[in-house]
Amino acid sequence: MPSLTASPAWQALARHRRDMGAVSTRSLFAADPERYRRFSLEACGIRLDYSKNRITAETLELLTGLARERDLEGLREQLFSGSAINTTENRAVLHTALRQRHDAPVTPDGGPDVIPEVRAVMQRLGAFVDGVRFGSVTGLSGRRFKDVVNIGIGGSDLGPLMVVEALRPYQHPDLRIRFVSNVDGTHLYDTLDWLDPETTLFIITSKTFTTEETMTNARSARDWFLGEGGTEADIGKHFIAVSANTAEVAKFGIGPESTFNFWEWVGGRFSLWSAVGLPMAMAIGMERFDRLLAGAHAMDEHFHTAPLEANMPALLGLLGVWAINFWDAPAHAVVPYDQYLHRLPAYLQQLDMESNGKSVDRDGNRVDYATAPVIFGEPGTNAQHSFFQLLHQGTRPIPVDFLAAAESHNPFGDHHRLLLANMLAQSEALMRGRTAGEARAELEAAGTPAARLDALLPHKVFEGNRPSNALLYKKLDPYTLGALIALYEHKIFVQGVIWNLNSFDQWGVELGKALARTTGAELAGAPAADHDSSTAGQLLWLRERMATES
Ligand code: G6Q
Repeated sequence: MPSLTASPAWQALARHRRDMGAVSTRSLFAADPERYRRFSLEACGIRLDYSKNRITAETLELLTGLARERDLEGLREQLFSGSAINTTENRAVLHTALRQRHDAPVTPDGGPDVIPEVRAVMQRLGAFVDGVRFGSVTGLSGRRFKDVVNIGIGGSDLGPLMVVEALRPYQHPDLRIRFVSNVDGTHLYDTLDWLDPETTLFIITSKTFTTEETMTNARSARDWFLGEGGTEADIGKHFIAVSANTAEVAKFGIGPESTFNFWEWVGGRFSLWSAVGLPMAMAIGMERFDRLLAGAHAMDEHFHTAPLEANMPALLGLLGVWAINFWDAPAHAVVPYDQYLHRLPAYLQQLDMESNGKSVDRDGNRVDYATAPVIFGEPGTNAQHSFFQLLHQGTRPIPVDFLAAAESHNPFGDHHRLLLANMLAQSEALMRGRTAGEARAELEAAGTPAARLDALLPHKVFEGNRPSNALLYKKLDPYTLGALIALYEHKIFVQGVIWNLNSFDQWGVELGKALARTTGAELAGAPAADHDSSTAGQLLWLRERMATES
């Protein structure tokens, strides 16, 4: 296969990009009243409108041509069939098996079928969740649990936290779900402050059960529990483990009866569908957890079977490639006009940037093209009063995903109409822009004096052509959320295939972790190693003051 940028499909796209430089999206809408119909589709309860991207039918043909040239369809097959496509860790990548509804066997890298084991863990998990939610499983004094605290970080935190927030309308009324992730003691301290040890259940979620932050928080939580009247014999009742490393779990003092397993073939950032979803299940109950899995499975089926031209994750991925590699978009904004999705941008930061934030391809070669964008976002309309200035008038195009529900969980006065009106207006403004002629006419109509008008005019012009996607759904329920998350997972997979990346490892997080062992010892008083003067200077400055305080 020729290198990506030298390939015929890439070269054709580069030529097409030059032609498109002269074509505004606004003129494309004017020329084709059918544009929305042509460039939108619906799957699994989600309506995707991508017509505000700077594309024509030819663009899509070239993009899907590129995808075929890079064998997206073949790699998609390998993903679903359990090939070890995470080559640097020699692992299959099977989060899709966790939500599979049918019984077709899934055999990671030709091994035994994993589906029976997945179902067995879920059944045990379901019984435990029901027990806590309905009050038959209790703490040391027989009182019902009131607080569930998940201790985990990264993939063992961001997904469950985002889902619990997103599905708050479905939450158990008497069970509060809290999350502690940061090794900053403030996070744990602030959480413990609210808790009664007799009615608190800790879930220690860690695939490896060796992650420094999680184990530090878990040990401190255990110390707090023992300090507040709990005994060693009560630990098993108040501390649950979710992990792929049962040996380390046992060392911590949690027995197999209080442990829920998952497997090496589940990547951390793709793990919310496994027992890692325990805090979610506690919040919304097993039936709704199951609906979340069903929504994700429906999106899996769509991604697996739909032709690329009508395949939502494939289209989103390819449109991202078009923006990043051919229009130099450095970032991608995620703006949910849905307050319950307020942690979605944070969740997608990890999912996207940890998966595709890489500069070496699957074969170990340095790439000569841009890869993952910087992902950022905030709920609308807040975002409009923050970074939208740059989206409208900054120097580089930054694609936006707008997300919105037709129906609010909280129909409160006129709020929802205003919310949706803003979402529609922002995507229209980004696409249309405002020409100098239009800006002049508006200023004249407002009676602006000529000298002031000339000075203001350049500031009032909006170039337009800013691409956006709309992801619309009826209501944010578990099924829709499951489909939405799976949509983004597969979008990222698609981009990883085009860029020839291994989207499933994360070696980039290792170096800092290793160096922290040295700096940690030095802060504790060990002689300073051979650092650059900046690191050495900061270390000394901090160490002197830390010492003064103690
Ligand atoms: C995700 C990453 C990473 C991981 C955390 C927590 O894909 O691997 O974010 O989830 O480092 O790891 P543990 O679950 O092993 O504690």
